[in-house]
Amino acid sequence: MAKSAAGAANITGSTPMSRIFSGVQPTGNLHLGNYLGAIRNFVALQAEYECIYCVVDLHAITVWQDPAELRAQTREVTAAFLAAGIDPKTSIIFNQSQVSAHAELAWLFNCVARLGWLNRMTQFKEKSGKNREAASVGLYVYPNLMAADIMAYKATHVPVGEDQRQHLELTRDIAQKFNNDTGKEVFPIVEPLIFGAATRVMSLRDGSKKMSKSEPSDFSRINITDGPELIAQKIRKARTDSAPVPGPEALTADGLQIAEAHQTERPEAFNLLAIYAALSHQPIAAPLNEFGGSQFSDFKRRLAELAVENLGPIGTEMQRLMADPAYVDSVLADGAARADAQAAPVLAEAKEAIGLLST
Ligand code: AQP
Repeated sequence: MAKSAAGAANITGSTPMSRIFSGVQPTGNLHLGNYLGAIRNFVALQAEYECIYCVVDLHAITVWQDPAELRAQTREVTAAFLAAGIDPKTSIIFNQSQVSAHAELAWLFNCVARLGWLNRMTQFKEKSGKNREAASVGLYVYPNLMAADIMAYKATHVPVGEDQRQHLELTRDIAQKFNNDTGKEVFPIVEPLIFGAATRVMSLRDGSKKMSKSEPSDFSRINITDGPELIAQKIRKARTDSAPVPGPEALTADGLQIAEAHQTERPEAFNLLAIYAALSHQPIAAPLNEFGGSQFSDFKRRLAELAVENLGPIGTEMQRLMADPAYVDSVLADGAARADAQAAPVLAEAKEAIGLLST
C-alpha cells in the first residue's frame, strides 16, 4: 500500500481538483492482471484523490453476455472492489448502466470521433479477430463510450493497465476536438496513470499474450477467487524454460528495468518475476537479486505463497459479499445516485455547447 501510494503521488502537476475515474468490465474471471494493473492502484489512490470507480456493464455487452451471468459478474466485480479495500463512502462505486449520462455522452462523442481514429484501435482488431464483419458496432465504438465514462465526470486521471493507453489517447483527442469545435473548454485533457511493477501481466501459458479474462485456458491466469491449492498449482504449471532464474545481469544499466533482449528471450520467466516484484511491493531488481541462479521450482513456491498471501483474504471477503447481494446492490444504488448528480450537469454543459435545446 505504501509503495502504491508513492506511485499515486506521481500524478504530475496534480491539484486538489484531480479526479480519478476508472472501470472494470463485468466479464467474469477477474484475474491477477486486473488486480495489479488496476484494482490495487484504485485502492491506493483513494487516500489522496476523489475517486469514481465503475463496473462498466455497457462495455461488457459489446460482446454477448448471458443475462444471469452478467448480473452475477456485475456483483462480483463490485465485491472485488469492496474486498480489495475501496471504501464506498469516500469513493463512488456504481455500475455504468444506472447512470444514463454515459450512453448519452457517448452518442455525442460518436459524432466527434473520426472513423480513422477508431480504425487504428488495436483492441478492436484483437477482439474482432478475423471475423470483423460479425463484430458488434458497440465493440467498434467502445473507445467513444470509454471517453464518455471519463469525461462525464471531467476526470483528470485514469488508473489503468498498459493495454488501455491507446484508448486514453483517443479520449484526449475527443476532448480536444470537442473543445475546439465548440470553442468552449468543456472537457479536461486526461492523463493515464500507469504505475506499479506489473502494468502488463502476461498469460502464464504464453508470455507473448496478456493475462486475460476471455482466454479459454483457466491455467493462463490466476483468478482473484482461486483458492490456495489452485493458485499454487497454476504457478507450478506456469510455463518457464530450463535455464535457472535470471539474475541482475538482465537489468538495464540503471537497474530499473529488464533489458529488452533478455525480456524478448525469456518473456515467461520475467513475467513471473514482475508478478513477484508487484506482489511484494518491490522494484523488479529485488527478485532478480534474491532468486537469480536458483531453480524455478524454489522461486515458484515462494511466488505461490506470496500470491496466496495477497489474494487469499480478498477472495474470502468477495465470497462473503457475494452471499449478500442485497448489500452489494445497495452500494451500487447509492453510488449511482451520487454519480448521476455529478454527471448530469456535465452532460447538460456538453449539450448546451453543441447547441442542443433543453427545456
Ligand atoms: N493483463 C493485464 N495486466 C495489467 N492490467 C490489466 N488489465 C486487464 N488485463 C491486464 C487492466 O484491468 C482493468 C480492467 O480491465 P477490463 O475489465 O476493462 O478488461 P480488459 O482490459 O479487456 O481485461 P481482460 O482481462 O483482457 O478482459 P478480456 O479478456 O475480456 O479482454 C483495465 O485497467 C486494464 O488495463
